[in-house]
Amino acid sequence: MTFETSEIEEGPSCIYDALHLYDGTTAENSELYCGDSLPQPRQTSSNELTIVLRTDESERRNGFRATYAIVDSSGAYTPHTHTHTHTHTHTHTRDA
Ligand SMILES: [Ca+2]
Repeated sequence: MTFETSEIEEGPSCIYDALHLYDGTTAENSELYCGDSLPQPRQTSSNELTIVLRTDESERRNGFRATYAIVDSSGAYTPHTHTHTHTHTHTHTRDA
């Protein structure tokens, strides 16, 4: 998964809004982002990546945009695009 933009309300220790990334589905090895810091590209150790966008009731920003690719057993990549904003506009595009 590659993050193209990330704009999330910033606060000390990301207490207001935060983007949590989990390799898999558990909180182990989770990473926390807020503000304009852009997560590094990553490849998960399994077929699961969990993204949690936590927001509070005030101060909205643009959210994040990321793309991901599925690597099948032959090593082929299939690209996808995912966009999520604080306004709960949810767009999921699956490229042919
Ligand atoms: Ca907020």
